[in-house]
Amino acid sequence: MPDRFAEAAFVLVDVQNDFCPGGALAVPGGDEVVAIANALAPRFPLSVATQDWHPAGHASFASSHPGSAVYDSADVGGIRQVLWPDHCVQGTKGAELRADLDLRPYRLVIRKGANPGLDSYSAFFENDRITPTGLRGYLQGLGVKRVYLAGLATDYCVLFSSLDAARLGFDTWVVSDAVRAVGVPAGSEKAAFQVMESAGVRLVSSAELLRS
Ligand code: VGL
Ligand code: ZN
Repeated sequence: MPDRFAEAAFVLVDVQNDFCPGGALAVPGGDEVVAIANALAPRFPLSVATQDWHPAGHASFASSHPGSAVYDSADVGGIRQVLWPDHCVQGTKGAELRADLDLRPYRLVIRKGANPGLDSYSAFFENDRITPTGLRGYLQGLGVKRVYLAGLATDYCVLFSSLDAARLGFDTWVVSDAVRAVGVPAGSEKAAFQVMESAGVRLVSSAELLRS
């Protein structure tokens, strides 16, 4: 097996208080990815993290759509999507990366979702799939050819990040035990793994990665 870490980057998605148990949009077991990320990130020549970073009143919040409930779907910037509880509001405790996440290996933190009228699931593009976050240029500028994704949530931000990474031509892997799903709507986790697979995204366990 050639060196998995050569020309590779570790991309950790949205490991923030609001996506962990007790948070505003808690992902079951979300906190369990922290220890795995802490073990993996220092093994890579480059690690980056993303941070969901919404202004108050963001268009993805159910509270911004009178008459709508959390987990309803609605039109946000012309895109059909799920409406969320208020989460990851800029400057709040909920928006902070988890305190037990060892940030030392990370050279870049990309904040996304700051446009009040447009959501941004992917680490690479906002939900219009056109507006870039800058991560592509950063990674390609540093010669990255392969990305390993982990974090939250499998069925939203990890999914969209992995699809974009593959579409952009990165050799794209998801660390199977270092992701957790929102699970809304029912079946979304399984569906996410199927969509990843059909897009050429591959899975690897952290144990296998750490062995290489
Ligand atoms: C996410 C829903 C809303 C995620 C972010 O990080 O997967 N999900 N905002
Ligand atoms: Zn969000």
